[in-house]
Amino acid sequence: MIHEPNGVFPAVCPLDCPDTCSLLLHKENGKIVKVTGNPDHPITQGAICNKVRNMAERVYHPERVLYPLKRVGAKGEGKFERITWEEAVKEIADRYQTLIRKHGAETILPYSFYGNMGILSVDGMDRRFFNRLGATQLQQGICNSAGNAGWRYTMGFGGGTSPEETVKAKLIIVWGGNLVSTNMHQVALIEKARKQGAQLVVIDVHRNRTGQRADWFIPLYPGTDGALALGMMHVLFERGLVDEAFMERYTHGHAELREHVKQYTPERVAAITGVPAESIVKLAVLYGETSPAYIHIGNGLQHHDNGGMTVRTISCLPALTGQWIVPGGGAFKSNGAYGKMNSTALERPDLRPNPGARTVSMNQLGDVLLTLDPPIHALYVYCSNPAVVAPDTGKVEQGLLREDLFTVVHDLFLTDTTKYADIVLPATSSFENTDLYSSYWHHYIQLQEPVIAPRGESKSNVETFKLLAEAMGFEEEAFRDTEEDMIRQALEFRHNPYLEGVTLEKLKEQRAVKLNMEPQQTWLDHLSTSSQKIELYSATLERAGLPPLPTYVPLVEGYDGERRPGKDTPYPLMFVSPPNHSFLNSTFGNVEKLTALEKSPLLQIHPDDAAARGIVDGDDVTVWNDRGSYEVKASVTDRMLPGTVVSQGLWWQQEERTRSRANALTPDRLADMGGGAVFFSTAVDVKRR
Ligand SMILES: Nc1nc2c(c(=O)[nH]1)N[C@H]1C(S)=C(S)[C@@H](COP(=O)(O)OP(=O)(O)OC[C@H]3O[C@@H](n4cnc5c(=O)[nH]c(N)nc54)[C@H](O)[C@@H]3O)O[C@H]1N2
Ligand SMILES: Nc1nc2c(c(=O)[nH]1)N[C@H]1C(S)=C(S)[C@@H](COP(=O)(O)OP(=O)(O)OC[C@H]3O[C@@H](n4cnc5c(=O)[nH]c(N)nc54)[C@H](O)[C@@H]3O)O[C@H]1N2
Ligand code: SF4
Ligand SMILES: [Mo]
Repeated sequence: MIHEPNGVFPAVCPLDCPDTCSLLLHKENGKIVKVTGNPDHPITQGAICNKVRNMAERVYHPERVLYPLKRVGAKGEGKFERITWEEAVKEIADRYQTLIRKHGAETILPYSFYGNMGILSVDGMDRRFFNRLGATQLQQGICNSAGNAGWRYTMGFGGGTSPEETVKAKLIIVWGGNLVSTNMHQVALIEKARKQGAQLVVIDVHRNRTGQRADWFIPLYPGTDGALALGMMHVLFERGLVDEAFMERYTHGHAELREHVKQYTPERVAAITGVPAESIVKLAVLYGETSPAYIHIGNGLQHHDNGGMTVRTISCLPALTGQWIVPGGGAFKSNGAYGKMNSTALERPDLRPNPGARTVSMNQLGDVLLTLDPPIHALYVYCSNPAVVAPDTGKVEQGLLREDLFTVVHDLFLTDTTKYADIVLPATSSFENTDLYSSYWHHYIQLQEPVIAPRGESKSNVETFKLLAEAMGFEEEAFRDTEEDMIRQALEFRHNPYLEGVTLEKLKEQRAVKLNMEPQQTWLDHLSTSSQKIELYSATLERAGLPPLPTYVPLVEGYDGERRPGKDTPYPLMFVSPPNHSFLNSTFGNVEKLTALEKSPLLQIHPDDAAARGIVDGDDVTVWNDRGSYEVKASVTDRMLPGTVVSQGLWWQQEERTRSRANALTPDRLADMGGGAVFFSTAVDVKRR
């Protein structure tokens, strides 16, 4: 493919998006001129989002980093000179060797996330390198870890309803997700179900694009969803809308739960959530009486102090009504576990000389760099842009400015993070690589083979870590494996029966190969919780010092309906900063066609909150708290309840339109479970500028 100047070639969308679309790259004279959807993929069916239709703009962007760079100005200034790969690799290896001699290998910290979802790029050769090095380990809790942990306390296994099944549902509840922007093919399936009579209910803190389509949109105060789900349980038990036979056979602790939820009366829950008591009853009855009923749990509601418990609580609902055994019913949080690959073979933890090496949270990068003892002296960032995406970016920036910190950033662009780098390495785009992709939503594994040659001197993560391993003198075979060797190793995994039959040969032939979903038919009988049942009562949680039964726990920072704004918190408004439609986290924040669509960062503010501050639509306003400030334009709207303000999108600071970042305001506390990030548990105030 790489040597053919013209033609249409298969590809995979590499972005951190549940859809993992199958793509077609149209080449003319050796260049990709168009990106379209591949109609052969059974789920994504040839439709792709506007972002990735513009992917060629990103691949051929004039500002792509094409050569290794070395810092010449001060940290933060962003001044670099070109160097060779030999110089860059030698400098990194020399610095690492000196630091290891002086301080030990744990003074080196890798920082990465899923800027490219290719498993070889982010869970492959990179892990081998940092394991062999003995670096400090990174807990990657920035995205979905609180919710996933909460789900597993209830269900054991990290999978739920299959997308194909959801078209059968008659009631679909989208809870804390903006699927129109973040999971467009699930929306297509929902629309199919609606044509057959299904109702769509959206529960969110603001009427986002998905809420605007709903048959019923239910706004609530941030972080109060657990209380709403408990109020629904109260009504379901009280009115006998539960499936006793299902609970008896498949659940643990239903008698305790029945007693426990008596305290969550609709009136009390209304006071906490801001949802009227009649609506709570109506929602519970609708859920209890409609079958199949499907709940799609988004990522939004788990970016909170209580995010784990919230998802745990909601995931108990289908167990009360027995919806798990109704085709088209049940729930989804993540389907990542179905496609789990052989991570031991890929990451080679056995290469680590110090298996007990310390672990730090990626959500606390600022603190880690500023206060960890013994300190981090070297940071290696790839597939992530922490200066924009990590909580409390003011602190992150201070850490990155440390003169004695040696920072390497491997990226396609001079992101805000690279401004603090000592060495910048140029990364290939995923269309220049071989890699393997699974989806955390649908059940297809896909193969990417290079369609174009690496641009400039850019290199893939796999190649870069191989070079670094060689320079460090690592002699293990693992560092000589090819991409194809690694794919075979990843797929050979007898502990995951769903992966049976997925091979490199089949992938080369078919591109997208479906997991073997047969084991799913009996999964409820083999749950991996300690009782092997759905745990409405969890002794494991109790041992972890958390409430064993689903329980509403108020946010640390902020308020719910019971703690009125201003009384208990110094800042009266809750600030929610979810993704926007045209970026993918901070990716595309430098692609003009897409930034033009988003115009500039906005703050959606309720008319009551605006009037109280003398703010009118279009005003320049400052959002602030003790951590920092964010300068945005006000958009006065009643999409939220009073007391909540919303600003979508992770903008680059160096973009002309923005002088500040949403994450300057967000706290670096960890959620109740999974070490999750709590971006949306942020209290602020707003003033005119
Ligand atoms: N276009 C686009 N698509 C993306 C991304 C992107 O940046 N842009 N990012 C990708 C990634 S990494 C992820 S993790 C997913 C995330 O996508 P989703 O799962 O859709 O989650 P979010 O967009 O983070 O948040 C969804 C909604 O949660 C709401 N929310 C916040 N707090 C609460 C609460 O307490 N209760 C309730 N009920 N709702 C709340 C927000 O208002 C928002 O509308 O999307 C992926 N897809
Ligand atoms: N306020 C607020 N903050 C948030 C969120 C929110 O909703 N609100 N969402 C959070 C969530 S859910 C997530 S997942 C995180 C995401 O945060 P990140 O994972 O940091 O995602 P991106 O901002 O897309 O940055 C990915 C970077 O990887 C680079 N990259 C892409 N491919 C490759 C490659 O093959 N090799 C290398 N070396 N680099 C590559 C891209 O150019 C880009 O700069 O952000 C979190 N931050
Ligand atoms: S970002 Fe999501 S919807 Fe868009 S092409 Fe990629 S996988 Fe598909
Ligand atoms: Mo994410």
